[in-house]
Amino acid sequence: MSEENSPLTNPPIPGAPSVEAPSLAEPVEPREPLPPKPDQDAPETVSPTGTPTGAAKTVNSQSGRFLTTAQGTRVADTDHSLKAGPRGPVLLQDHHLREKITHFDHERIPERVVHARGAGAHGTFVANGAATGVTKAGFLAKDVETPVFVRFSTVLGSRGSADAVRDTRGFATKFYTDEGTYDLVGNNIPVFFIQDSIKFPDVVHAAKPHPDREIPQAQSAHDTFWDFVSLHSEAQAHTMWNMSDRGIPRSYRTMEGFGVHTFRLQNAAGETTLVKIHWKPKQGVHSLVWEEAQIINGMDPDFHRRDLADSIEAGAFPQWDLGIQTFPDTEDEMFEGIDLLDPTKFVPEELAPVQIIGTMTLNANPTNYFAETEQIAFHPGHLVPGIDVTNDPLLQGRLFSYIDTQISRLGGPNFAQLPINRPHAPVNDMLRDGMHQTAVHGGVAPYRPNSLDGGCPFLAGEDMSAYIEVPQELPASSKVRESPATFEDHFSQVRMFFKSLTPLEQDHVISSYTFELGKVYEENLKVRQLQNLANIDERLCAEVASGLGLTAPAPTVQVEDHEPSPTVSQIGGTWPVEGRIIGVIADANSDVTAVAQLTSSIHDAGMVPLIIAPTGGKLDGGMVVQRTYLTARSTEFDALIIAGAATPGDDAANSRDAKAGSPGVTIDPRVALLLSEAFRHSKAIGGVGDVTSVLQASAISPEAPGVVVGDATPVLTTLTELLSRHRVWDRFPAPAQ
Ligand code: HDE
Repeated sequence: MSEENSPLTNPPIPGAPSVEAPSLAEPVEPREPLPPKPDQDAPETVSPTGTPTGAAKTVNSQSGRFLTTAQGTRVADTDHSLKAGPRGPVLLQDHHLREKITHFDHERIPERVVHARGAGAHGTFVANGAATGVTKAGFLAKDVETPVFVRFSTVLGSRGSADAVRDTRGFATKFYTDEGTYDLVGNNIPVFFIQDSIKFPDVVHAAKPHPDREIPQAQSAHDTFWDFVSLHSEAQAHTMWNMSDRGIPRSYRTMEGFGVHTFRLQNAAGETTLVKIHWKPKQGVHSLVWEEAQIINGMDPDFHRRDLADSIEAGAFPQWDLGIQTFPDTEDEMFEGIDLLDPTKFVPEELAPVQIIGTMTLNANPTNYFAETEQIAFHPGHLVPGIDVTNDPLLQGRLFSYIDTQISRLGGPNFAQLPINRPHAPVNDMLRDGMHQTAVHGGVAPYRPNSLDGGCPFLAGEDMSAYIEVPQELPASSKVRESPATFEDHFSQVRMFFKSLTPLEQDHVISSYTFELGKVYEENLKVRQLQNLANIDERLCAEVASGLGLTAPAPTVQVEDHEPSPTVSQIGGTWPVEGRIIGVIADANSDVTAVAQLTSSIHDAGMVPLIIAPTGGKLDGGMVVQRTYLTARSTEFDALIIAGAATPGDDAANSRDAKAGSPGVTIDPRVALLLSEAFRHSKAIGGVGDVTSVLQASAISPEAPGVVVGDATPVLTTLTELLSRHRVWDRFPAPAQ
């Protein structure tokens, strides 16, 4: 085949200017493969005495220049199978073909039964020492730096589902400490659906797609979910958080994280403190709006995954402060009337402030999704000295579940040897053999006591960082299958949560319930859930009932009123704008000097400008177009600036459709859509120069809140100020109540 006709070579475009293009041909000079990252090394192979065995570390990345079989034999042809003649049958003896296809056939492992879809990143955690009074955990001592890997996830969807669904998000962190690995396996919502782990299969079966058609994917808006929820008043708390803006985070970077359960810390003097653990994002706590989320799931199902990876790659490293709420370790394990063992309750920050004990920075993307993000195995029982569990019955069940699920998901009991799971502390565990054993253990006596391996390994004492469970008195009791009476109030905190939100956030909650229940087919489920809502808040119930066209029932229980907790609201504060994305709409008629000034000022403010133009290529003045009218959608941008006349493009399709907006004004309909969506989603909109016709054609009043027109510098200043509040919430204020 001549080079001209080769499928690897693009045919020349008639009339196109000749440019120096990078070669599209396949390189012919072999190069060394990229070296593995340090964290991709296999575990050390150590003898039971802790001495390296001298066995080579398994090479689990690529080495050498040439393609080989799995046995290291160089391969000359990987494009043609061995056949009896060019038109003959394929020969069974072709080992390379069979090995290649067999390996491929087994490339997938079972996805996680929950939290299947996730995205991860490496980072570091630096403690500020504030926790040393309450815990002896070495990694929480002042200035200690610990490597971490975080995996964020949705709960319900399959591995290939969309990111911006309404769901809880997992927030799991592995701290590779010198005293062993500590996993903080939390969520972005501080309460859980159920109070006892024995109900976990029930809630998950109900929330997952229906077993007959396996729909809907990654959604709670369906009958089985609402069947379960409406039958479980204990599930109302978590469900309300899901129906709030917390269920649709703007980004993994703008989520809080919660340990959910109460944990028990122990300090060097042996004193114990009960704690709840929090991650506070330095980027602020922000959410999407529902229509935006739904559009994103079609336009960019990888929205959150992309956002995390892009920001890390751009050097805008996301950061979270780690904080604890502390409670005296009293016999009743209660605080201000809240049972600390009840995972459906949270403790308002107004009652117990969050004290910051360190900061995490995510600064490196995974090198290989499967090896790291998919194979990481968390376990709430991976604890270090100074941190212990409590008798929360949900946590107790989790302590069993995670190792069990890893055995089937990761194909055996040796998953701790996978590079991403490998502790950074020395391992000398007497665990032997099993599927996928990659360590070459020396010695003859993996048992204790022994005399043949010199008595090794030895047991450590408390003074040598041994993990010793906090001894706890157990109340005299008989074996029962029941919950304490203090677990019985299922409504008062849910009401308090609802009442603590701003009117606008309450509006979002009302719309979410109305949307979700509106997708339910069985009317009796809606009626039953309305009864739960009536017990939470009468207005909430009345508005949802009216949206569903049903009658609001009267409350059936007397619910106590608590002081509101304004800290649960996400609206009101101002936040850093770093990493926010501003779309700059420009075209051939734009004032390129103003566009250049704008983009450089946006960069200087730590934000990301993306130029949107009718076609790809460059604007006059050499500025690169990053998005075209075809590839841009409002959901990608936190704000938009119109810096061009935005006239229709030249192609026939554009001209045919270019009739948006008011009579007499034509702009490209995709620009009108871009602007009107951004406007509807309460995003700030700027205009540089005369943009009256563009705004008019997009049905946007220049007087509307959050629309700012003028010279580049003042427009950007106002836009930045608006962005620090996340959205222009006063554009569509909630109706007065
Ligand atoms: Fe999990 N959970 N869970 N969970 N969970 C899993 O473990 C389970 C619960 C959480 O990114 C599974 O490795 C039970 C609460 C996160 O890999 C499984 C119960 C919280 C992740 C499991 C709970 C969580 C999981 C599935 C009720 C917040 C993803 C795959 C008793 C505090 C971790 C896996 C990752 C994953 C069991 C409830 C957080 C099946 C039985 C409460 C973030 O073992």
